[in-house]
Amino acid sequence: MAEKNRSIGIKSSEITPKQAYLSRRDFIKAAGVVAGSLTLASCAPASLQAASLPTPANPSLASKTDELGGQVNAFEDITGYNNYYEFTTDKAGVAPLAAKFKTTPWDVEVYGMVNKPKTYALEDLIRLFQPEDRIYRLRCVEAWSMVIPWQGFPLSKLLKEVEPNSDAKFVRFETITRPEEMPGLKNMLYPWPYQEGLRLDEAMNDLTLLATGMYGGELPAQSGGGLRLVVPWKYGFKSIKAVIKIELVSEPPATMWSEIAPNEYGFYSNVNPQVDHPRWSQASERRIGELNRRETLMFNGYAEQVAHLYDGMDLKINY
Ligand SMILES: Nc1nc2c(c(=O)[nH]1)N[C@H]1C(S)=C(S)[C@@H](COP(=O)(O)O)O[C@H]1N2
Ligand SMILES: [Mo]
Repeated sequence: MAEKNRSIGIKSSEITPKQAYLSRRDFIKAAGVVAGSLTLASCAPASLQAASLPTPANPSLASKTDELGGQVNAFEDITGYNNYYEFTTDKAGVAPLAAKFKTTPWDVEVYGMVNKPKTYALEDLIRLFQPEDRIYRLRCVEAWSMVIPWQGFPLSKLLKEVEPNSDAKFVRFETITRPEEMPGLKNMLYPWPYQEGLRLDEAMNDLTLLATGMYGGELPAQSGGGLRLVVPWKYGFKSIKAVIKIELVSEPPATMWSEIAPNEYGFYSNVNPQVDHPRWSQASERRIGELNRRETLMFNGYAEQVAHLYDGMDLKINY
């Protein structure tokens, strides 16, 4: 499909910064420049560069790959190119706006159809569940992807703690709203708060992670700190950031994107190269930092772990 057709539906205000951003990254890669800072050397004093370039807690993770051989993305890509509409719809604009967002202390309330509802402090979750390293692909519905080294624990561990009762069939997640710190909340086009949902068996799958850290350090605000859901076989918007509420419910919960455009964003939103978005193809994707497009894989390459969850379902209907 022609480039212009793939871009249909993305607001022009989003296209310009994205393309500018990508072309800069491509230039760095294509020129074979090892350190990105070299290209900045002529335009800023060293002290300013050091302050403005984010650094990962564990830079050696940059040399790792996911289980399919995909290179972990640069920390500056992961923390500089974000979808986080509570701040702004400008992907490069999220990081500066999120810089002052406080991610500690952080509490999450787990409640609803459970025997033991409880509000947990993030540090208690970390102590209880001992986050592990997980390198996951993130495939955005806009057809770009990244490889991200998370630290986190399976959501199933937390759900087992609160003991869902027999009426619990779905899980609803809700993002914090802090209007004074999140200027995007003024945009009334979106039905805040950001909400997402999973079926209980999807939530219990071992791949489903609650991320508490990234690149060996704390979870940056723009990446969804204090606590962020990561569901790697679904489009990126299911991986809800800054989670403060987790509710066990009996019916499929409303989700922000399916409220806005139910014909475009279904409850499942599994990555599926055979089911196109009504306005663009989902057959291929642009890996941030790479020049050539990649074929998109069924369930984002996690079919072995999750395809059984959808046995007998028509994924064209349950998109
Ligand atoms: N609360 C909240 N969560 C969110 C979003 C958002 O706007 N608000 N954007 C989603 C989308 S569309 C994507 S692709 C991923 C992007 O995650 P990243 O910025 O860490 O790459 O976050 C998802 N989670
Ligand atoms: Mo996305």
